[in-house]
Amino acid sequence: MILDIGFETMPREDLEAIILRRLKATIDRVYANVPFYRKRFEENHITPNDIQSLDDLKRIPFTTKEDLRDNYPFGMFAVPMENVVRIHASSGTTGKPTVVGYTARDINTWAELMARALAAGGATRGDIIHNAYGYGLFTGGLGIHYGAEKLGASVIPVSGGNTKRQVVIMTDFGPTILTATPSYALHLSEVAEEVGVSFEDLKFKFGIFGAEPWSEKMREEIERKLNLTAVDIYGLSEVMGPGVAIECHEGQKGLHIFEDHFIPEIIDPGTGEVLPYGETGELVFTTIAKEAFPVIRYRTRDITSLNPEPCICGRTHIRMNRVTGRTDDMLIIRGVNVFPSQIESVLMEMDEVEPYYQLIVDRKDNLDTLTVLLEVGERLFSDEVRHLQDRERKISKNIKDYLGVSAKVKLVEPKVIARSQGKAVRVIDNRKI
Ligand code: DLL
Repeated sequence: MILDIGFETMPREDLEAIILRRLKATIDRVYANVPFYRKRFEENHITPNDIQSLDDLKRIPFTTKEDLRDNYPFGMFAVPMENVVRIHASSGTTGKPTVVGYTARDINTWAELMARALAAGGATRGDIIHNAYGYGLFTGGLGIHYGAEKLGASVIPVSGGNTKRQVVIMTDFGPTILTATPSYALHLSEVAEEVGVSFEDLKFKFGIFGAEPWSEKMREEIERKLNLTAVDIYGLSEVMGPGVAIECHEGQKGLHIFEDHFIPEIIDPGTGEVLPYGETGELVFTTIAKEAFPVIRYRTRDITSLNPEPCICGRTHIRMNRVTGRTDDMLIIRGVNVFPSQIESVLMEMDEVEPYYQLIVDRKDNLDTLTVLLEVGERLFSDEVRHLQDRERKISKNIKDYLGVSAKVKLVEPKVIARSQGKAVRVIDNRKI
């Protein structure tokens, strides 16, 4: 369902006029209210007046996570603290969290966008939403929550964890939409199976999964095991939270970016050059309707590409393809650049593997080592050890052939790899410690 026909199906020309108007207003506000941006503009001899077309955006320098860190915690806010009604933060792997703020109007805008996103993902007023994203500083839980209420659906604020209780709630309350990280959704299905509950008997129609990278193969697995249609939702705290982009359930092919609020660009992460549609690079966002925490050309470090083709759902907003990894996830193993997602696609090509894996990187005698732990079905384990070893060698050879890196593959029994209640931990890099 399209909740906001006006914006979502608007002819590009009209949409772009609105985007430009909002962009200019945002530039004026950050220039006036955020010393960081004013300084950046001045250093580059730009004034807000220089931004007269969408193309002029390219003249403004990028904003990075380091810039946010340098202005920790509230230095990038564009309104006085008394106008900030909510604070969220995302925990990085190192150092201090990234802190973001919202005015009352921002909270309302976010709820509206999330309502539009949930509708695109298949939800309607009549639905019961089982919201297993974590509530707290993480934007997932509360972001989905307010959107669900705005849509008029019934939301169960179950949050992450206490998985057995979640299964009881899913059985008794009859939720029709599941919102969770894809890895936690799979974990829910495992626990349900353990306690003898079948998703066939539950009422779920759609699942809205995101907050971490997942693959098409994982989508198939989730749809089969949870007996629902799975769509991908994307967002990040710095830009708003969940609801920056979502797949429509009709297409399930790329995520529509809410362009009436966010301008996307794809850049070459090395040179910063803006890349044409279809090319893969780092996603950059400019927010054009936020009050407390606007960001200009923020480098997300997420790797994807943009697709301007019209979609069967009728939305005119551009689509981003699945995020395949992050520029900072890139592992350099004995000089070879590898992304966890590339290894995942090699692993998932094999039969009888479960979508649980972990990459362990270490350094022995000054040499990097990569060990891949991969869960396989019970049946393989009852097989002869020889078969298991053959399998391990074959996967190892495939990784070497496709990615040029040597890896020791270790097949492990189901449920050996720790399950997370939020974002899955795919890489353990012991070299940094
Ligand atoms: O993860 C917001 C969110 C909550 C999105 C719930 C979707 C659902 P952060 O904690 O700030 O915000 O993490 C943002 O997570 O830059 C991506 O690297 C990753 N990410 C988010 N959604 C996806 C997705 C939330 N659908 C970071 N696919 C982003 C791949 C995703 N990666």
